Amino acid sequence: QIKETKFMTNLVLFGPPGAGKGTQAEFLKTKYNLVHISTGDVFRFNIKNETALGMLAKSYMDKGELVPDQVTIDMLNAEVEKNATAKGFIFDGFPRTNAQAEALDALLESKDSSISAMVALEVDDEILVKRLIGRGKTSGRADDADESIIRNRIKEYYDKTAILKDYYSAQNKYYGVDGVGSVEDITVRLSSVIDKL
Ligand code: B4P
Repeated sequence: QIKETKFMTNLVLFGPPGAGKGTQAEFLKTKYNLVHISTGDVFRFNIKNETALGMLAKSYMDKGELVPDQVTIDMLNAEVEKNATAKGFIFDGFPRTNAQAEALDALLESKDSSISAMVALEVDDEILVKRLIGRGKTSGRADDADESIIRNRIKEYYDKTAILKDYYSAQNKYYGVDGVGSVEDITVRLSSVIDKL
C-alpha cells in the first residue's frame, strides 16, 4: 500500500513587519497550491468576532507586542488540524520566536513532515516604517496607526524574531530575498527560490 503523502511543501514566509509577507502569500498560495496560514489574520478575525482569543490578542497587538507563545502555538496547531488534507502550507507570521519554531517542528514531525524552507523578505527599517504608515491611512489597523507602535513592532522583531534566521540557517533552510521592488518582481524572486526546492 502506498503511504499517504501530505504536507509535501511547507514554507515559512519570513521578514520584519511590513516586509510584504501577507502581500506575497496571496500570490504564492495560488501558484503552489498551498494553504496560507497568517497568524496575524487569524488574530484579527478573532478580534473582529470578539472571541476570548481575540480580546487577549488585541491587548498585545495594539501595543505592537507579540502575543504570548502558548496562545499562538495552540492557535496554529488548530489551524493546521483544520487543513488535514493540505498539500502543504505557507506559514506567514509564524514562527516569531524560538519556542514557536520548535513547536512547529514538533507538530510537522508528528505528521511525518518538516519545513522545506524559510524564505525571508529583506527590507530596510525606514522603508518598513513608510509602508506601514501608508497602510495605516486606510487599513484601520490599530498597530499601523502610530509610528511609535510601528517602531515597537520592529524592535520586537529584532529582539525576539530575527534570531530565527540562525535556527533555519543551521538546518540549511534559510533563503534571503531582496524585498524592495515591485510586488511582481518580488514574487518572481521568491518563486525562483521555491522552484528549486
Ligand atoms: P502580521 O499580521 O503578521 O503583520 P505584519 O508583520 O505587519 O505584515 P506583513 O509583513 O504581512 O506585511 P504586508 O504584506 O501586509 O502581525 C501583526 C501582529 O500580530 C504582530 O505585531 C503581533 O502582535 C501579532 N502576531 C502575529 N503573529 C504572531 C506570532 N506568531 N506570535 C506572536 N504574535 C503574533 O505589507 C505591509 C504593507 O507594505 C502593505 O501596505 C503593503 O501594501 C505594502 N507592501 C507590500 N509589498 C510591497 C512592495 N513590494 N512595495 C511597496 N509596498 C509594499
